[in-house]
Amino acid sequence: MPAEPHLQRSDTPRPKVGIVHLGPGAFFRAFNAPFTAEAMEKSGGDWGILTVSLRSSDIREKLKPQGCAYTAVKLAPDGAEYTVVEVIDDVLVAPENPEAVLTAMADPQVKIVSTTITEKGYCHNPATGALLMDHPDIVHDLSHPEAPRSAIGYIVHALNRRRLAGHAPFTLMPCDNLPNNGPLTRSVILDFARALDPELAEWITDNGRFPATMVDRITPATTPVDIASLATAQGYIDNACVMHEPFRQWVIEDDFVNGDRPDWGGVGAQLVNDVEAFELMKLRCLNGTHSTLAYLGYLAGYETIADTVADPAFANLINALWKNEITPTVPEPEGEDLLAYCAALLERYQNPAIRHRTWQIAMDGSQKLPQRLLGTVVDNLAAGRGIPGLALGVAGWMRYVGGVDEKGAAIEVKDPLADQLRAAYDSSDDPEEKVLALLAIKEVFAPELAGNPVFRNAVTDAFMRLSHDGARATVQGFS
Ligand code: CS2
Repeated sequence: MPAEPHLQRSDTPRPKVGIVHLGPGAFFRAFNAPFTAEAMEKSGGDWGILTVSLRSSDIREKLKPQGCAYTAVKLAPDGAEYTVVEVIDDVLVAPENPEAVLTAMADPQVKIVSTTITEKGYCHNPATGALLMDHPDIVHDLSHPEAPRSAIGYIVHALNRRRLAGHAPFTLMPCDNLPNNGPLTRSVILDFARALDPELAEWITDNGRFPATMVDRITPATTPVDIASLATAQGYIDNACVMHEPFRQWVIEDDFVNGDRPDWGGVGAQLVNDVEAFELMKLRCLNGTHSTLAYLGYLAGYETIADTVADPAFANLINALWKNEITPTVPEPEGEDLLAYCAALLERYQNPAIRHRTWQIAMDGSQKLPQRLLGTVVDNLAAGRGIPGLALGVAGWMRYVGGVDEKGAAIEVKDPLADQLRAAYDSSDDPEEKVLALLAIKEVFAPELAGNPVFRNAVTDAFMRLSHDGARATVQGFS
């Protein structure tokens, strides 16, 4: 049986590069890139994307042989749709050639630098938002302007090159699941710039633009089965393909240097003055229940989110969370109906075509919990409302980072703080002491929250039930 040929890029003329995107992962290829390709299709413009991997050459090896074209596969319960995306002009691997990355970002033709570098990529303290000045990459980048390691280092050193050359700055558009991601990114950029050169920090303050965004499309990691299914369906091999749900939502603060941006609004993005209410809705209603399902579902033995919510007890848990603990803390954004939004979320989770692993979502919990669960806890405590479901989600994370599942098998915990979390968990055999040791980790829990007796007791109670009865029974007993 002859093997299928590899996907090849068409001979359609390439637009000039107008965007440098840091983080060429699956979400970027399922979300940012298709939106930009469609915007150019509709309204033209030079918005070709040069994407940069800050770590590995993996994506470059998959994209370059096919001219940086790839397939975005929309997986609905009733079938799949295939779109070949040809907006990526090239892929750079930063550690191999940092100068090429800095040169590209400093080119005045580039109007926007956008990021999908995951929460940990901002080198910030998740509980406070401040730049970690002692982060090894930040320490390195302050004294190596020619070869940064962090996104923050590349961004500030490239901005400095533009300043010294008399060019306007690029707009920096973060596209990660962080609260107030525009102001947060501006804050860590200025923290770094001030440590480098106060005049540079002043220039960025006066001229920089950091539009906040809310981004949403469920995009599981691509598997070899996905690649084989695509080859069968379309007759070609595409190792850079991405699988995603039908739903997408992009809310963007319309604040760009000289107003320069693609016509994303013309292809369904929402350009608004204030993104915050949309961010809060998405981070708390979607990502908060996603993480709760990830930890409790994994511990209960469910591989995917769809498997987890197929268990009525877990569907009941998140419905109770939305109704009693999450939506009361979320102001309804303009044009949105929170109850309908949450009902649609459950349908999205139930999509059997999307095999989104609980293990994948469970990654980097130390960087996710503050904006997904803990902010909601703080608002409920302040309002005098109970937090049984949120406490169960936090307790599920605590059991998970202990690194041993309910059958005694090891859990591959992926987290920048994995060693610190495990050490805290193992510091005592007493469950209450385990909870206190984890609550003492200041990168995750602000001291005033960790010291709150209502929160501490609720998490301890949930942790004890999980430890004694297991996740499935504990969730079944939730009411
Ligand atoms: C998920 C998100 O992996 C995770 O942490 O919760 O990637 C989620 O799929 C997206 O935010 C959905 O828009």
